[in-house]
Amino acid sequence: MSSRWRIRGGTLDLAERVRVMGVVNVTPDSFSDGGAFLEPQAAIDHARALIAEGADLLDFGAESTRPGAAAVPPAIQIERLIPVLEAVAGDGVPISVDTGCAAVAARALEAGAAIVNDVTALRDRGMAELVAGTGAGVVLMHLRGTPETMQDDPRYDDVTRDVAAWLEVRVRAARRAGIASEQIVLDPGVGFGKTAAHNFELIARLEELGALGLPLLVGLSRKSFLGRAQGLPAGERLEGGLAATAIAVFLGARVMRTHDVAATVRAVRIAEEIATRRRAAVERAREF
Ligand code: HH2
Repeated sequence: MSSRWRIRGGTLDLAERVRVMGVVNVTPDSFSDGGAFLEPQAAIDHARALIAEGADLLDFGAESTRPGAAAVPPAIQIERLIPVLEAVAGDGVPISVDTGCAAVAARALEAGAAIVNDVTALRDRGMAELVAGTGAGVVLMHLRGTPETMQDDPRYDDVTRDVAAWLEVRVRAARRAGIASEQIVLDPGVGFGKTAAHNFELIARLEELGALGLPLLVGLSRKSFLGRAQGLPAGERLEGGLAATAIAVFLGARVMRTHDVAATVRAVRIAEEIATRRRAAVERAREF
């Protein structure tokens, strides 16, 4: 498996340790923290607090992708993002921009971003060319439909196999557009066009997505499937999220996207210790 993630201006060795990506939503309406970091200074302060908590990467978004969310015009996304990215670009952690819009990604890369986190997996025609031309890292995420429609009765024959097959097609399209495999990280898209049962199933079978041969990023922090059974609001889903995080890391996730960086770093380090020993034990057993 390719474990070096080539991003703009460098590489991240994902074999060395699991990376924690902190989320900064510069939005009025994100599902768990909408409005908290819309002011540039609040977003900058939050970004720096996440770095102090141990974030290896930061992911900035200016458009909510929660179920039912409407698209935000590129000019508004740019206006929200650029002052924040410019301020944080020199702070020593790679910056990712969470957008499906090539015009927004282009401005963010100019302002210092190194990664495009595209929840539409290169749906915007200009995006593949931009990533190929700039050498940015890219996250290709599985999304069924659009955020506006994705939760309208999602169905799959077999969610894990369907997501794997879909991601494989998107990787082929990326490669055809001139994006190197080393630039790509894949994401099953927990919560994007999936029922709670689909989300649990995808995490339980994450190893099958590892067979695609590219590193995996998982974003599950505070999502509704973590609270549904117990009726917990977004602010009370941390423990469930950490349990799912530990299992995702055990089953091969190399980047965890989260709002709760300090707690996630702690959980990831323990899950990683156990996963490393598990892999070594499996290797030893194979040698006999
Ligand atoms: N989840 C969200 C947004 N972007 N990107 C990737 N690659 N994977 C994810 O799972 C993912 C993502 C949703 O979380 P958040 O950004 O907090 O919410 P909102 O979209 O409402 O801003």
